[in-house]
Amino acid sequence: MKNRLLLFPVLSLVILSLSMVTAAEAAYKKEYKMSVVVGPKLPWGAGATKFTELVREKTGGRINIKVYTSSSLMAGKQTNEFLIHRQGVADFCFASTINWSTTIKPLNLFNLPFFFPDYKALDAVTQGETGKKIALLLKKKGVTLLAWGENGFREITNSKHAITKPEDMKGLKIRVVGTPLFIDTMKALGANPVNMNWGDAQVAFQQGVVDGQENPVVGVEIPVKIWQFHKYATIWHYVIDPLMLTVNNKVMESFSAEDQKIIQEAALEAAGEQLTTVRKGLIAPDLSALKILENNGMKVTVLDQAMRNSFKSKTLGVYQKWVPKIGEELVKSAEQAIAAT
Ligand code: X2X
Repeated sequence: MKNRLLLFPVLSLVILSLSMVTAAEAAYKKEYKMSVVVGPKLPWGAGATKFTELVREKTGGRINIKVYTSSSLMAGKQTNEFLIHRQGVADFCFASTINWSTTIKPLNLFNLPFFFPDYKALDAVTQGETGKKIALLLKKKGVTLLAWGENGFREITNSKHAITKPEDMKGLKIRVVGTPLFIDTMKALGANPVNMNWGDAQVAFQQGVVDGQENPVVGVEIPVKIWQFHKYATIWHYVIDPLMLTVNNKVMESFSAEDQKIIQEAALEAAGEQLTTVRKGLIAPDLSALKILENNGMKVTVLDQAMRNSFKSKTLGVYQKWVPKIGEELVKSAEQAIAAT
């Protein structure tokens, strides 16, 4: 009798918790979409895959994310990525600040020419107060920044001649992403910039439609075997290209607290690993990545700080034009963080 009396509350509890599970799971999508601009074989694309694997494994398959590479969620137009992310077409992104900077002006901070001298400066900005300000700004626009990864310092390659001084840039037809600041910088240096999506750019290199391009060595230039098209590389660290691993706010809020924690941890692990990968071979004394370029027949020129300064002074007007658009306060906060390194 005693047992039977107990049975009813126990049974109703079981039924109640079962229906709660069903409700929670029903709120989860069968498949979440993650956008990446490049292909799966680049460290950037591989980092996205790693994140989805970690999430799938740690949630026991509750959260299943599919990576859509090569800008496929925005029909190749990489500068539309933030818009489709905010709309919820892409639930997650592993994104370059460059591609979002046309829609979110403060992200042009990372595009300022010759602004970040080294990795220490970048880390001080992303991991410090400035990084927090950027995360807050993104949150207000509808997306949550989970972790910073990296494409790398962007270095120029071309098929015409070695670049050691600003005059060497004169008249070179350089492919850049469709963002106004890059056009301004290339013009200030005397080059002839051409906007092109990444998918089209690779065809353009093959056909020799452009003389050169700028991208990170380990992140992009080695994986795409840039030596097939260009003989000259200049390591000038003119722009840094951090990556942001993000989730749409509403999607994040739809997850249980436990799953939110799993997502946050998986993002830090996958992006952290990806960042380590793309720095390998680029920091003295290990310059093995530059050796790979040389071993494939490229002439590699590494600029010292004095040489960099001559390029920097040529682009001073770009800095002056863009600081107000980025926000004086954000730029100052980054400058203070860099000065303290
Ligand atoms: O288009 C590029 O150059 C790339 C792949 O590096 C970016 O998406 C910024």
